[in-house]
Parts: sequence; structure tokens; C-alpha cells
Amino acid sequence: MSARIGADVPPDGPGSPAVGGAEGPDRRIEAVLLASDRLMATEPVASAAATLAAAGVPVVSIPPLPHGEPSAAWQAALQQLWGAGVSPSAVLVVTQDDQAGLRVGTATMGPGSASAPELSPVEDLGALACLLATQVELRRRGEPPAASAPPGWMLTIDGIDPDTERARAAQLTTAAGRIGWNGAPSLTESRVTPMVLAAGVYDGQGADSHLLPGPVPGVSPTEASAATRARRVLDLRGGLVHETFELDGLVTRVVRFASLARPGLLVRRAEWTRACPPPARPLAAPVGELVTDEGTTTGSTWQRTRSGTLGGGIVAAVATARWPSGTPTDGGPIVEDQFTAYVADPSAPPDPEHAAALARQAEELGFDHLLAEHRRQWAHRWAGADVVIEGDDELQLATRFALFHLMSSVSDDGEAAVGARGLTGTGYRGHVFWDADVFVLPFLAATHPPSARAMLEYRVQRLPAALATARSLGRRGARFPWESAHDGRDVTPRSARDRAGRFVSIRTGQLEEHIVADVAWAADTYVAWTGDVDFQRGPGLELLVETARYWASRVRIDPDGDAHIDGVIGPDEYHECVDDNAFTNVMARWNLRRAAELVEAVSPERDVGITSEERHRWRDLAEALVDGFEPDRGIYEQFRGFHDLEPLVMAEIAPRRPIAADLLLGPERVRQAQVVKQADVLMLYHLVPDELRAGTLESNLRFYEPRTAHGSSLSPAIHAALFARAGGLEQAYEALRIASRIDLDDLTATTGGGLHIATMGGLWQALVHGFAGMRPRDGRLQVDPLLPPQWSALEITARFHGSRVTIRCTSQDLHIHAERPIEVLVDGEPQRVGPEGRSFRRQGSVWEPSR
Ligand code: IFM
Repeated sequence: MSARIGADVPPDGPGSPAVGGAEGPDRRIEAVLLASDRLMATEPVASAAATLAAAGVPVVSIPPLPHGEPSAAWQAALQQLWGAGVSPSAVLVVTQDDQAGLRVGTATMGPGSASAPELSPVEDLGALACLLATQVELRRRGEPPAASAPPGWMLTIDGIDPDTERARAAQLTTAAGRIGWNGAPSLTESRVTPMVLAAGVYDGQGADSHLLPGPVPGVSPTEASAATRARRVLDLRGGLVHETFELDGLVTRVVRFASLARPGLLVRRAEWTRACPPPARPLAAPVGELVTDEGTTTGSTWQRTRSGTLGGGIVAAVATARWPSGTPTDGGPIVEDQFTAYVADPSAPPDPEHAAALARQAEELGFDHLLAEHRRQWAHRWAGADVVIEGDDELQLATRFALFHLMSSVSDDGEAAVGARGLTGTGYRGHVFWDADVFVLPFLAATHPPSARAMLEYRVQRLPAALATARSLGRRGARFPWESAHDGRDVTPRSARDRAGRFVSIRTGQLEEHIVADVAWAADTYVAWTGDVDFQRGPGLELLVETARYWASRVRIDPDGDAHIDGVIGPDEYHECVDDNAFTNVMARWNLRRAAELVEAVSPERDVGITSEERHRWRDLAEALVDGFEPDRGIYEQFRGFHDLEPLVMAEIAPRRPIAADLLLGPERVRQAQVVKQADVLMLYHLVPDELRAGTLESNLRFYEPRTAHGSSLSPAIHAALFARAGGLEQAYEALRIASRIDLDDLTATTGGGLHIATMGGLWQALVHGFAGMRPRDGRLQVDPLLPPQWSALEITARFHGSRVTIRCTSQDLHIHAERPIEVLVDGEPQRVGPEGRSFRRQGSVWEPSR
């Protein structure tokens, strides 16, 4: 069977036809909206509604709809339910008025919509009470909820295709920061196995460090390939995966999620039919040579995987509720709820009793309670982070897909180690790269600061290791590792086989030193969005200072007094051991200047033990660092000698999509040519534009983009952002589209190893920094939108200095709203914006206040 990926296809199959109609709803709904003055006071409706409310189904009462039309109360009620994670199509609407009588239906349109609900008549109050009682009965017998998110929120995959299943499993991952559960089917599929990963829990030493796989919830022994029909739906709004498999005319339905309200808890409800029996064992050991142990304890069984080298481990305990119990005599389906609680510890074996207690607690709370709180949590996260793109359905869905996985991948307490593939796969062994600091962190700093803070905590805790590494190299300050895992020492492999099977040496661990400034930049970016001065004066300052000290000990001064950084690899990893890489030098310059500035601003010298000589030296070195700028051409030379290389223009020899140029042309040719893997000089315009000569973005874009192979998935989104800033909306849109499809279409054939979390962070940055022109600037939020013609409106919600901010723009209008007053910069003019909002209208090339 081949697989097809699509958007917003309503789930089908028995048990999920439309709600409403004279015969009443025959599928589960999640809330009831009574639009009537009288119904709540009428028996038997009042008691049916009370029973429903006791079963956890919210029942909201509003005045009758005037002439059946939506009212303000209707909008407010739907909005309230939406905020609790209930979609309009899962709301049973009951109206009663003198003209039309008693009617029911579902609120097919979203909150804010002016459309009336589609309603059908109901005979009498008794029939209505019956309808409501059916809902109680559906819950009692464990009816799995149907996928109900509105358009723009659901990713649908039809069929099972062994060739794409690994990518699908990554796409369908559900995670809640600490624990991630891949989306392998709940049936047996030979090409992909279920996988559970725990953030920051590694096994192995040095380059062999890899995320330790945890025990996994068992799957049905039935082969997925035996299904005559299969559909999987990822509900991004609710954080749910719905699976439907049809075998021998029987339909098996599964709903699963990684609880966002209780990170570490995985919940699965399955309605298993005879054709597709439940798993023989509730937990299975992950594939591979692993140290495992297992046992049973009151009410649950547990299994544990352990790190042979680091002492840590992951324990899973599962409590199962089944009904009817035993084998149904009528051959009917079995409904099974599985509550699998995980406890993970990077350096000590976790306690099975702890996990078992969490599993039992979950079982007591029950599926419906857990589902409702999970949905509420997701609704809350979306309310602070959604990006709405009107007029572009495909990009809308792809954007939410990216934001969903970004939010899922990072916990918001303790420390968060965010590997290059998050918790969606084992690519790059789960090692932490600059992907985390530079690509993922800005989104979280701007939408959910506790997660960004946890990511920084990961670096702060490894500062002693970075100081030790610098010392061992004869330097001062902190030398953060290019690839990092458990203890903060470098874990970059020294060699590997490339995709063509050739053995290649890897020198990034020794030479890709810009990571030092990237970590400092992340700390500064977090403060810029959040205004967290405690962090800035404490651990943030330490990160800035020790990274600046590293650069101060790393530069070489030549006899003319110019400062150089020799022998590095920049973001363009096709060229190794280059001198004066513009990216590294300018980031180091920024790092030195910013640290000096901060020390002056936030800390009297005696507090942080930095002498004014040291501070002045940082400033002098920053001034002396060469940056390769060529005034006559208005471009920065990527590194010394780049312009002497073969002038090969990628755009002239290959289509404009991600290309592994080293595979296409051979690594030797690429090394000798002006072929760039990803944004290198251009990355500076994205990260530290104020460090560069004003007015030179366009000339550098013109020179470098055609020479860029986009051989790293990190590249297209950054180019999208820069093209947008330069006003090149067509190219910006094309680059954005490519970035948005990297994982959905597996453009680099590597999605099977996990989703490219950095690309997803880059996509958000392209929309926010690039198109919306939104970024913090000297304590204000700068906003300067430019929309491509495909979009009718762009709306972004973020958090700036503790205030939730929404900007909504069309090509002509801009509206900014802030929960609490903040300062914004529009066209260079400071403006105060608060809950009353401010509007602007485009006049020529400027935004004029419109009231
Ligand atoms: O960090 C990136 C790097 O920039 C390019 N190669 C892959 C790494 C991990 O995503």
C-alpha cells in the first residue's frame, strides 16, 4: 500500500460519521453548548447535562441564538472552549427557540466565525435527553475520541508505505520535552520500530555518546502491511495521534499522546478488533544491545534500560485498563487504555516504584481526565505561539507542524539538552549543536521563556567543562564543544562514512569554534526577548565573560596590530581549516564587545573580578579583528583566499534546492571552489546585523546565495529571512517554502533519522524576523512587516518582556496588541502599545499611525 500525506482530511471509518441529524450524534463529542433560556431548567435535560458534566464533558449554557444567528455569547462560549482545547466540531450545539423549536448540530466553524451552526431538528426533550445520555454511554464504554481539529491543524497520512515509514514515524512523534514517543504504527511494521527517547539521557563515551533508548509501549502483533486501509492523523492543536486501520472489514482505532500536562506520561487508548489483537506484552525492550531489567509491582509492570557507561537509565511502568475484561464473548472489540509513566535519570538508575506510582495515578485519573488536561495545555501553548498565515493553507499547516515539534522537543524546567533531531529520532546520536542555541532557542525565548532558560541551563551546567577544555588547549575562558552530550566535553566523531559510503575525516570538533560565540549569542537573545535581568546579571554574564575571555586568548595579533583567528571551520563546512572566517571573526568581535558592554552596564568591576584593563583589551581586540570586508565590492570575503578559489556558481549548475555539493562534485573540487554549504557570511546579517556595514545585505546576498548549495537543512530558512529583509519577496517565499517542506517531503532523505529541529526554528525566524521584521532592539520590539502577495494576512503571537504581543498585518495595515504596555519601534519611531492596541497604515514605504 502506498502512503499519501495531506492536510485536514477528516478521519473516516465506522464510529466517526457526522454528529447531529434527527437520529442524534453517534460519535463522541467533547463539550455541549446549550443556547436556550429554558433547557437547563427542564427535566430530563437538566439531569442528563449534570451527568455529562460529572463525566468531564463541559456543558455551557448561553441565551438563545437570535434568529439562529451566532451571537456574542456564542462566540465567547466557543472561544472559551477553544481555550480549553475543544474544537468547534467537537461541540454539540443545542438550540431552542419558538420558531424553529429544538435543534442540534455541531459548531462547524471556528471561534470568530460569523457562520451559523448547521442544525437539525430533534423531536422532543426526551429525544434530546437520550442524545446526551448516549454521550455518557460512549464515554463509559471507552469510545476513542475522533480527530476534530479545524482546517490548518491536522496532518493526515493515508496508507502504509514501507519506504517512507521511518520518516512518517518521525513526523508523527509526540513528545513533551522530557520524553518523546515516535509515531511508529501501533501495529507491527518491519521497517520502523517504536522508539522512546529521554532528553539528555545518554549512553556511551566520547564520540560514541548516544541517546539511550527507553522501553516502548508494545504494539499489536498484526502486520501493518495486512491493513487494507490505514489512516493516521496528527492533530497539532491537541497534540494527538489518531490511527485507523481496517483489516478484514474490521476497523481498529487508536488515539495516543505524550501528556503535556504530565511530561513523561504516554497515554494510548485503542479499540482493538479481533482482526487486530492488542499487544501480547504492554512493554517491549528497544532493539539493540542494551542493559535492561524488568519486574512487576502493585498494579503495573515495569521495564528499565540502563546506560552501561554513565549509570543513568530510563524506567517505564505501565498500568492498563481494559473493557470488557477478558475476551469478549460476542467477538466485539476490546478497548484498552495504557498509561505508561517514564522516569529518566542521566546518571543514576531511576526507581521503578516511582514510575509505577505515576502510572497508577494516571490510571486512577482516567483517560478522559488526562485527555482534557493535555488538550488544555496545548491550547495554552498555542495561544502564546501561533503563527497564522492567511491565504496559504499549505504553508500554514507546515508552519504549525514545525511549531508543534519545536514546542514538543524542549522541557521547561531543569536543563534541556536539545539534540539536532529533538526527541524525534536518533540522527547525530542526539548530540547538541549550535542548532539548539541559534535556531531553536529564539523561538522559545519569544514564546515560552522557561524552555529557553532550560536550554541555557544545559550550557551553564557545562561551563566548568568548557573552562577545562579551554585550559587544556592553553587558552583562557570557555571553549564550548561543537557536539555536546552528557558531560560537556566534545563528542564529535573524528571520522564517518559519507552518504556515498566513503570514509571521511571530521574536523568540526576541533575547528568549528564559532559555537563559543553562538552560546553567548543565545544567552543575549534570551535576555533581549524576556528582559530576565537576574539571568543577565548572573549566569548570563558568566557565559558572556568566559566566552569573551576565550576569544581574547584565541586571536593572533600580527605585526601591523591586526587581529586574526586562524584555522577554523565556519558554518560552510565544505572548507576546512580556513583563516579569518568572516562569520567566526565577526561573531567573536560581537562577543568581545557585548561582554565588555554588559560588564560595564550590569556589574561594578569588583563584583565580577574583571579589571578595566581586561575589558579595554576586549574592546581593542574587537576593533583589531579583521572581517574581510572589501569596500570596493561591498562584500565580505568568507575567509582569506576564498576569492581565489574556482569561481563556481552553484545556481548555474544545479537546481535551487538543497544539494549535497560534496557528493555532486566531489569533496576535493568543492574544497577548491567558491561553493558554500549554507549561510556563512550571510548568517551574520541574520544574527548580528549591527556588526556589519550598513546597506551591504543586498550585495552580499547577490554574491553568496547563488554560490550556496543549501547542503545543510539549516540554510533555506535563513535565506528566506534575509531575502525578505532585502525586499526580495519572491525569492524569500521560495526559500521559505523549501524550508517548510524539508521534513514533510523528506527533501534531504534524512528525515528517517528524525526531524530537523533547527530548520523548524529557522522557519519561525524567517516568518518573524524576516517577513514580520520583528526583533528586539535596545529594549524595544521592532516591527517592520513585508508580505508576499500570496498571503492576505500574517498574524504572530509572541511574548516580549513578560507581555503577550500579537501583531497582525496585511500588505497595507498593521495592528499591534500587547497584554501589558511595551515599547515598539515602527519605522524607527518608538511607540507605546498596550491592551488597547495600535494600528498603522502603509503610506508609500512607511507605516503611519492610523489612530
Ligand atoms: O549544526 C549542523 C551544521 O551546521 C551542518 N551539519 C549538520 C549539523 C547538525 O544539524
